[in-house]
Amino acid sequence: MTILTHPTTPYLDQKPGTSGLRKKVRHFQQPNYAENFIQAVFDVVAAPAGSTLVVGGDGRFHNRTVIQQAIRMAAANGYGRVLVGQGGILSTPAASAVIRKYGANGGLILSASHNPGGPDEDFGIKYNGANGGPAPENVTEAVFARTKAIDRWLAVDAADLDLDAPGDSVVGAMTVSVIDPVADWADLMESLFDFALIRRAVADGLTMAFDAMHAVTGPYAHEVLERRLGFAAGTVRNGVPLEDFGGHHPDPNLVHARVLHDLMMDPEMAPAFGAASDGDGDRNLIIGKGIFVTPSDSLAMLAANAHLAPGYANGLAGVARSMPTSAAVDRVAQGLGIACFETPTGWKFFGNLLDAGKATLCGEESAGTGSDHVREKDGLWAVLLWLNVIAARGASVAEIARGHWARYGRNYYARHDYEAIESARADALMAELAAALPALPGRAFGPLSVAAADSFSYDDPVDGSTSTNQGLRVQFEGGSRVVFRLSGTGTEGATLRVYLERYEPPSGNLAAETPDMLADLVAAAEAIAGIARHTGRTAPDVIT
Ligand code: VG1
Ligand code: CO
Repeated sequence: MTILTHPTTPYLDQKPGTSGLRKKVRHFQQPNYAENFIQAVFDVVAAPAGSTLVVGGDGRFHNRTVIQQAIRMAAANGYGRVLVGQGGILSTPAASAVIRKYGANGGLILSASHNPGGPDEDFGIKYNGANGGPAPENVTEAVFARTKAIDRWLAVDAADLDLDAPGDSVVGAMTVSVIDPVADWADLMESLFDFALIRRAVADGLTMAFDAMHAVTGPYAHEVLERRLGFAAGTVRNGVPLEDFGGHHPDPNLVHARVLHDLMMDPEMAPAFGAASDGDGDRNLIIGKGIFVTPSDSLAMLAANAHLAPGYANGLAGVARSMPTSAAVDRVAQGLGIACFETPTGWKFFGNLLDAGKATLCGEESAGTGSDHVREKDGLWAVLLWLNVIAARGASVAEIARGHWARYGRNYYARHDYEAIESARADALMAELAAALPALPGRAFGPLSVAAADSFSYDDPVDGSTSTNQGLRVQFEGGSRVVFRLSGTGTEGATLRVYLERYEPPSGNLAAETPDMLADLVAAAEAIAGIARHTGRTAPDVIT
């Protein structure tokens, strides 16, 4: 075996964001760019010789190229075995499941999630640790520091592997196993949910539409929904992963999953249940016949009903949500008498809570929901839990939602995104707003009066670490609020996210239209932050 040492020089822009390193494909195609980052990960992780590494991605353009290089590099860095999904495919939750099941030391997940793919679009690399979850901040910080000093990367001298042929081969002194990317994850699902019950509901006429958005969940959805649960052929739409996702954004929201949304709002054509997932399979969109369920509400409704699925029959240890996620789940936790944790945005902050057994269910307003079955959010898992609840209760999504609001009240919610703003302008907006926060309490904006305002900082109750500057929040009397954050996943300029939430108690107006209910908050957000003045934008690019 020949180990080649390739001299290199650092790139100074390899700081991982909310979920790994994301850049344009062409940026990743610069000489040594991907190699520098992967070598920095290997240097920091320093896995014991002979360790197992999991490698896979969402199938986007450039996926196979980086996988081949990662395999040669893993062999040169002392790994004993690489598990790689057939065709280079592994959804983010499946990678997490495989890392855990086979006791791997970690994994490289190649994805830019919901960002578009193709030669002119986005690519990404993320490292997950032995628990199957995204590397925590201390690791990503160390990797960033290493990328700034790196001067060589190691690889064995070996040809490309046939990623489409299942089975073992040898690269250097290392074994590479090309594995079925779906089976381990699908078996895990079958251990959590009552597949027989759902199958009976399907036989009795339960119908659904699942939009895989030409992204990674196609093969997973075909296996569990059509093969194992018996939904009709054609239930899974856009089910073949494409390198460019058919030219679309594989982002399961009301803008990019418009076709599914319109189908679900059609009283004649809509099946009982509609869902979609994103590029790498960790997000979910839930739409009942005639009713969209916000991700924050979905988390709350799943927490309230999870005990109906065998995997959660003993109840939940606790729940956790990211700070910008609505407080709907907090009310469920209160009702159940369990803890509710509030973390910064990004799944990496849930890992410690899940590992410590403090939380069973976690979720984010950005369509991420998951549990302690893996250490990532899991789009199809959420779909299956919904199906299990629907089948167990014999109720429609609309009935479940209305019953939930009647008991807990309703958190009207929306997120307004202002995309590709000049970074300097976005930074100025946030700096000015941060400076203005202390003077806000007591001030009125229309009918809203500010109760509290701060910059969110998180003290991890498990490892004691602190993460500051995780979003600016303005809380109003009565449980409404506005949160301002800059995205950490974009590849062009800055994206400002404005999160709007209004609480109506069970005695309040539970059947209104969300934009009407949030109009005062939108006006307050503009008055408080001066979005138009700073950015020149008078309306958001995307409302989810
Ligand atoms: C966004 C979401 C966040 C999510 C992250 C990764 O981050 O807001 O909730 O965890 O994407 O999701 P940001 O920093 O752009 O707001 V995924 O599906 O891209 O792995
Ligand atoms: Co994703």
